[in-house]
Amino acid sequence: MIIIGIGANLRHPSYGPPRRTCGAALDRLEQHAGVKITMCSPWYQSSPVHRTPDEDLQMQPWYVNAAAALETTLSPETLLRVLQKTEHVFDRIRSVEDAPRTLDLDIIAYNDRTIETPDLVVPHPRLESRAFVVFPLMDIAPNWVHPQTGQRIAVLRENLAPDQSIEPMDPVDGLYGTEWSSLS
Ligand code: PH2
Ligand code: MG
Ligand code: MG
Repeated sequence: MIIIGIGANLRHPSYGPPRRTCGAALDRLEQHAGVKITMCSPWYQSSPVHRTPDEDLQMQPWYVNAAAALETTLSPETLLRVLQKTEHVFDRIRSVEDAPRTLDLDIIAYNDRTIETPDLVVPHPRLESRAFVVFPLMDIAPNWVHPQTGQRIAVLRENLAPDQSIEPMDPVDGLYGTEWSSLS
């Protein structure tokens, strides 16, 4: 399976709240001739996780997160470029690592491929420590197995550190369970 992670924790000036922006971004991605979104998980709200103990980073808003399964004719490298272009279109500003953002699209897994280039590491190197990836991945692919470690997603979920706050959001009836509708 090809899985992407979707996240946002800043309001977009035109698309509005993070989940609505994420819905609009998935809508745009689906318009790409080489991409078909086959599944999207329920949405979660989660406390920001960051790699450096910086007080400013701790003050950022909670994230909304989901995972989606794709079928694509694009190579991992081309898919990465399409995701980065989409982030750019939705005004993602790259500053410091783990800075708040209007949109984040990450390749979590690309079938059983292992990729380690300066631009792209797949499976996502931090996936197993992050509740905001493991929870939605378990929703859409309960039998998923990590291609490098052989661990099942249910085991990854059991092994998560208990210090991450994550809550399911109430679903809404726009595209992909978001506030975004192509008519809006
Ligand atoms: N993304 C990050 C850093 N921290 N925390 C949560 N809860 N959700 C995210 O999507 C997230 C994060 C960098 O991509
Ligand atoms: Mg990310
Ligand atoms: Mg990213």
